[in-house]
Amino acid sequence: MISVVLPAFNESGMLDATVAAIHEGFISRKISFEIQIVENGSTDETNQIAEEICSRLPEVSTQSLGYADYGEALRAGLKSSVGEVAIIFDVDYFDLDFADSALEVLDWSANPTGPVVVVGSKRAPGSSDNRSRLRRLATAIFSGILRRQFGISLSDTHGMKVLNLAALRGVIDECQCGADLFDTEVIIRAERAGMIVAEVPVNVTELRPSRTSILRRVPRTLGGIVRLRRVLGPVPKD
Ligand SMILES: Nc1nc2c(ncn2[C@@H]2O[C@H](COP(=O)(O)OP(=O)(O)OP(=O)(O)O)[C@@H](O)[C@H]2O)c(=O)[nH]1
Ligand SMILES: [Mg+2]
Repeated sequence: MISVVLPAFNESGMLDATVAAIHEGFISRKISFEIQIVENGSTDETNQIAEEICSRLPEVSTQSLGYADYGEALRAGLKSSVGEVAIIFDVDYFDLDFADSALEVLDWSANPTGPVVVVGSKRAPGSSDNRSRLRRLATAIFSGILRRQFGISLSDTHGMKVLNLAALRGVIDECQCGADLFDTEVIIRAERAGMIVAEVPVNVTELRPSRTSILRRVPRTLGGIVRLRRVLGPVPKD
C-alpha cells in the first residue's frame, strides 16, 4: 500500500481540490493507497474541511497537532502511515507523473539494495523550475551548503519525495529536526547509514505564489543548518 502524506496549514482554499485530484489519480491507477492529511496550527477552516473530506472518502484520514510545524507534521504522518511506501506531496505542489516515475526508481523490498528515497529534484538535468528567480537561487544555495557541509549527494532535498517506509522507520525515529529540515535530515541520515538515495527531475509549477517572504526564509534556513550541524556532526570520514 502507498501512504500519501499531505501536510496542511491554512489550506481551506485548496485542500478539497488537491485531495480530490490525488484520490482520483490513485483510484484510476488501481493502486491500494491512503491519504493522510496532517494539519497543525491553522487559523482557518482547514480542519473542518479535512474532516468533511474524510467523511466522504474512506481512503482519507486526518490528524491535527497542536502548533504549526511542517516537519512535525511530516514526522507524525510518516509514523502513522500503514503503507510500505510513503509519498510526500504539498497541497499546492503535487504531481502524479512524478509519483509514477519515482515509484519505478524506488526499491520496494524490505531489505533494499536500491534507492530508499527518491526526491523530485527541481535542479536535476531535465527539470524545469517555474518559480521566481530568487526562490531558484535560494534552492541552489541551500543545496550547495548541504553538499559541502553534510556530503549529501542529491541536487535538491525539499519538496515531493517517495520513501521506502519499511526500510526507513529506524532512520525516521532518529531524526530530531522539525520545520523545513526534517525531510533533509532523513535523507542525510539514510545516506550515512549506507542507504541509497536517488532523484528524478520534476517540472515545478506551484499552484499559488509563495507565502513566505525570502527575508524570513533565509535566517530560518541558516538557523536550521546550524541545528542540523549540531545534531548530525561533520561529514564522517571513511
Ligand atoms: N501541517 C503543516 N503544514 C504546513 C506548515 N507549513 C506549510 N505546510 C504545508 O506544506 C506545504 C508547503 O507549504 P507552503 O506554504 O506552500 O510552503 P513552500 O511552498 O515551501 O513555500 P512558499 O509557498 O514559497 O511560502 C503545503 O501543503 C502547506 O499546507 C505547517 O506549519 N504545518
Ligand atoms: Mg508552496
